[in-house]
Amino acid sequence: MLWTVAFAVTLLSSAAPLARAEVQTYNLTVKSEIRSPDCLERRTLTVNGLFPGPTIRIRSGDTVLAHVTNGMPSECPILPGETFLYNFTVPDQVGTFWYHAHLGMERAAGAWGLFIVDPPLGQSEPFAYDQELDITLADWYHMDEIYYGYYFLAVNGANPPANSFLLNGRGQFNCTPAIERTGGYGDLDPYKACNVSSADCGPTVLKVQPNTTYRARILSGAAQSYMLFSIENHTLTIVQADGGYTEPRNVSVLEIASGQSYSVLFTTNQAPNAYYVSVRSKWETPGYCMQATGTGQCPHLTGTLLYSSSANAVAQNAPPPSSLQSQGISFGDPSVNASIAFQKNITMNKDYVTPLTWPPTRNITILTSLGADPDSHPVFALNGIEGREPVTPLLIAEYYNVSDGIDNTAHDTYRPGDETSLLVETAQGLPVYRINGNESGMSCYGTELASGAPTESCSVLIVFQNSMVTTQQSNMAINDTYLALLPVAVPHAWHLQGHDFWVVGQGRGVYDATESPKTFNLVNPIYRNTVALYPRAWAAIMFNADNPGAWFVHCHLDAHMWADSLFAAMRF
Ligand SMILES: [Cu+2]
Repeated sequence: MLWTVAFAVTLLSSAAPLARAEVQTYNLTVKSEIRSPDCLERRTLTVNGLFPGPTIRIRSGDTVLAHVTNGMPSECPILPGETFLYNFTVPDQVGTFWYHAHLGMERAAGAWGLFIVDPPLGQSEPFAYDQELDITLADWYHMDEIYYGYYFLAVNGANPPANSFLLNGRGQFNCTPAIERTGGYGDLDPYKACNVSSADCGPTVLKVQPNTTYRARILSGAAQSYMLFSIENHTLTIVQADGGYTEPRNVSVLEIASGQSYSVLFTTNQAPNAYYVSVRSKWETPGYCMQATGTGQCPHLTGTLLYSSSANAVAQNAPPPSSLQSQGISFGDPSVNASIAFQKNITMNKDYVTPLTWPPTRNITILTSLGADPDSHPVFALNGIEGREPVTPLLIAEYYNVSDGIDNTAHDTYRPGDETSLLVETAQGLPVYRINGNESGMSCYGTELASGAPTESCSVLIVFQNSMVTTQQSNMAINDTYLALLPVAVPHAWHLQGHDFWVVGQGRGVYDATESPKTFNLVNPIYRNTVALYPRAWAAIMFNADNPGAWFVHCHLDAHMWADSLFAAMRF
């Protein structure tokens, strides 16, 4: 089950190509190879021999023919040695996205790459720059991703700590034999060769020209970590979030959740020298990091931004400046509120604002919680329904009306303002929301079922409420007192397939269906595809249900997705 490949692209797609669009053909072969991305050998999933995989770059309107070949000893969906053709058109999106394996924990081992969509010929972007730098961030685990999953199940829903961080697939773990022994996982750590001379690993150096404005496209493929990125003495100006152009925002440290991307501008206007590039996780527990690094230090990548005219170079393993040290694991108000403020400061560029429909026609509140499967292993649950991957793909189960399809029995939910009857589940227990169901009274599309074409789209509000409540506790009243009793919750990164969405609000504590919407930004909210959800906090998104199909809404953290933190929004 785990050795399988199913690719997803974080894009909207349509069957209708635009005029003057081109067809772009890519051949991608996924293999399992021994590499040393941080100097310690381990099995790595490469695409065309590369980790991360080759960048796919098209123009908006193009059609992509991606022939993906499974070069691993694998099972379905793509059989070993077989090729699957992904054929889709990108109708109107522009931005920095990614393609990635979507099965099991595969993404933690590789099998992903950048997917860049440029504007159509003749269209420009709302900012200027001289050069482009493409940057991917990742956390890296010496534990094989299969064992990573077992670890997650065995340690009550806890992720194993990251061993190191990678920039463009490259990092530097201090894998001297002594460190290797204390930092390893014993039998769970199958490859231990310390290969410091490998060309795969070593200091990360970004070479730049002086007095030049760079557009850095920064994407996080992290399996778990909520990343912070900064360049010493250089202000980063955010101009794009996923596919949404933003009002320019200056930051010294970029916060980026798994699956998100940003374009930032920076100008090399400092003295010609070498400057720290810092990649770290915002929240780490030093004691927890001991297991991963063999020292009290949490993993931290310190790369170098090197001016071409500089004679200096910063040694990558030099201790980072104190301003770049880990903040420890503080999910207290100052730390979380700072992140919420960071997100709320990102608004849509005024020339690209698209109007949303308020009030929404559908209201959904999702309480993310932790439950247990029949073997008492921890799994994520949504509104008390513990997730299970469907045995039969949902659309096939629907079409043939097979027994493991969707049970239309409505469930109670636990929050005021919900439309209880939207929530149903599959026979195996996958929570499913029918946004435009075909049961009576549930269609948003009016005559859609008769004509086959939507005549009206639904405006949907989803509020994610973060808590680690267990299913057994979930019939308790949800209030601040209750949240304060919970074990430490973790950040999430929620993604909706097939749609971009407006991030209309985020807040600390418990969402209030009456008061919280008064804080919403309904004027110029950012329009993107992944939203960070912080501990003991909520996030509200809105989208137009105008792309009929079965779409996963899932957390982008690998272990959370693998442990079934997902549901599907169905509409036909
Ligand atoms: Cu999550």
